[in-house]
Amino acid sequence: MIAAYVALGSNLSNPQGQLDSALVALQLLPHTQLERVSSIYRSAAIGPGIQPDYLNAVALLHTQLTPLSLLDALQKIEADQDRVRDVRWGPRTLDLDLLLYADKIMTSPRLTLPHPRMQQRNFVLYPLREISSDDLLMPDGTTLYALLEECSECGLAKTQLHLSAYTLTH
Ligand code: ROI
Repeated sequence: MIAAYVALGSNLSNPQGQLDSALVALQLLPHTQLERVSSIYRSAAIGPGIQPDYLNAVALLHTQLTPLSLLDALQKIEADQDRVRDVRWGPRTLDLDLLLYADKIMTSPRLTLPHPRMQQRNFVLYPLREISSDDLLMPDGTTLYALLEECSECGLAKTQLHLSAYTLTH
């Protein structure tokens, strides 16, 4: 089984409900187990114009899917939840980003691993720490701890919100 970390984000159409539905869908993926889910964080939007705050979380999957099959599955979940890809970095109902797939490094037109912008995003790194550890190693040998040192928590707040889909089964 391969450990794969996925970031979840939403700032439209009932974000908490969007994350909940995404977790249900992640639990139904073939050849895959949903191992852990972080708390939900509220974060100021990165992107153009004035946008609502995001709700963000990170999940750990154990999977036998290949990186591209997993990407296909994540994009299908986004599409099922009415994700429309229009404005770059615009608001969205659901974003599922594959962050890490074991220690794989790859660059292809559809998928870059590790996720190329995860190092600058506090709404990814802080939830990731919650479900892994400071010692988590990036494929290039950098520790998560070192990335966190460089990444301010500014604009990020852990919420008390619960994802019912996940707590029901854990
Ligand atoms: N901003 C925040 N705070 N959280 C996100 O998940 C997020 N996702 C995005 C962009 C538009 C870059 N901004 C974001 O894709």
